[in-house]
Amino acid sequence: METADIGMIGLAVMGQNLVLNMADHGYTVAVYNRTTRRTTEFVNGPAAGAAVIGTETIEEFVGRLKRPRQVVVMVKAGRAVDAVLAGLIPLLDEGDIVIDGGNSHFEDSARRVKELRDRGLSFVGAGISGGEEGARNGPSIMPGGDEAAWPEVKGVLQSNGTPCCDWVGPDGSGHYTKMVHNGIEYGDMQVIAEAYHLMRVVLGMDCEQMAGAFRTWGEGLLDSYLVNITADILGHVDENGEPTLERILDAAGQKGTGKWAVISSLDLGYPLTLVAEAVYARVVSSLRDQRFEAAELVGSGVKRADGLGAGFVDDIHDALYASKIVSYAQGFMLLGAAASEYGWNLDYGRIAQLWREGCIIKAAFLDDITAAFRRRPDLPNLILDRFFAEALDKAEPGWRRVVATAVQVGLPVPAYASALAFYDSYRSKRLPANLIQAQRDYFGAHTYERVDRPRGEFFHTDWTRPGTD
Ligand code: 2AM
Repeated sequence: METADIGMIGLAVMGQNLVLNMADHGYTVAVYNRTTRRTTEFVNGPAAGAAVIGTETIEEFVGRLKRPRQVVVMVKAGRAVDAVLAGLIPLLDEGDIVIDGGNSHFEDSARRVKELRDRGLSFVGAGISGGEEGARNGPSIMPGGDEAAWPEVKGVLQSNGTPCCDWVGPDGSGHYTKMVHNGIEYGDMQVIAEAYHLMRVVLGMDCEQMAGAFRTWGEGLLDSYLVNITADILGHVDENGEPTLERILDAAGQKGTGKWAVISSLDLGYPLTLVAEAVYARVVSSLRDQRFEAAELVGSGVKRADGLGAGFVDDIHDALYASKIVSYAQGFMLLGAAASEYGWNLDYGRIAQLWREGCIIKAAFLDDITAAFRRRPDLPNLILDRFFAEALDKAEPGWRRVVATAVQVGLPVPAYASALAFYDSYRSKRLPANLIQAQRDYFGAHTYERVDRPRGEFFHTDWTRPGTD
């Protein structure tokens, strides 16, 4: 009866596509889903003729797996994963491996690694990106957790033939990396949305013209999945020949991994400002009724700017590119902060390669990031790499013109503006934080360090009495 190489629990879209992908690569896959109807429909539908074995109970499922068993769990993150594990773990034997391919929080994955290890089992928390298409044809997979399991699961996880799956590190580091990936994805989408908004409103371009601009950009420095699908979206027309995009309500949704990345950045004390702006931009967009009320009350002030020539499209390109560099610089800074906080030894160049293909943020640009970390593996920030420093320097004039113009005409560019603020802060030898320290010392006697004394010496002033220290 033990006939399947691997098992899949959870047959929503991602689970189904991963099963078909594994079956394509010569693996026999046993499948189980809480609701049996979904299993039956899958086995008789998309999986008909493939090496896929449907099972109706978790016992039957486990009984079908070759030992040591490998079980992939693709269910809703959170309590569903714990519910599945509670039913599964008692049926497993020492040496069996559970891979959670869902969007679990990294702290949950770290906990599960320990829980399974205590029972002689291995747990791998594997972030998987690429959506439906990626899952079917080769996703980006970021596995972390119990490293002893890696040689066992490497074959099937890397079987899509691309190098976009490699071991990330211990604990929840795989899911942490996926979370940062998702945050960066929010940022990439926002910087593209701002370009679209500027072209449409400030330059008055139509969808066809914008599609052309994005198409051209997709052949250059900005060559990426998201820029290319944006060109497709802008070029799409409905049955009346009207642009489909113009009919879509401008209120964005989210599922929460972008938010998790920002929360972690606050916990670790590292700036993830562009991603934070991207998350908040979605939130503000969703307050549509309030936006309408405010527009009625105080007016909606966006003006079309005259006198901006074709050069402004190039400026927008530069603003997008520079902001994207800042966003990735911040994302990798956060990975570095997490690595020191949790004791992970991460290979940042390799992480950039995991995102090179298969996933939503795939882009040619990631090779430049890998090259930067190959030049200096402990690079604290991409901005300190000569290639990116020069790229930012080159993009800076256009980037500033875009932010300044947007501010003048009243068009929000939160991602471009916050990226620029970060860039300007990060390379400042002097920031106004001396005043912050003085205020803290004034009202709370929090003390301060001095520019003319060694670090680590703390001073307090009685601010109400001049001439005292
Ligand atoms: P379902 O088809 O029975 O709803 C995405 O929601 C996937 O997660 C589906 O396969 C769904 O199973 C599964 N899922 C959600 N909550 C679950 C739970 N508590 N236990 C098991 N599977 C669950």
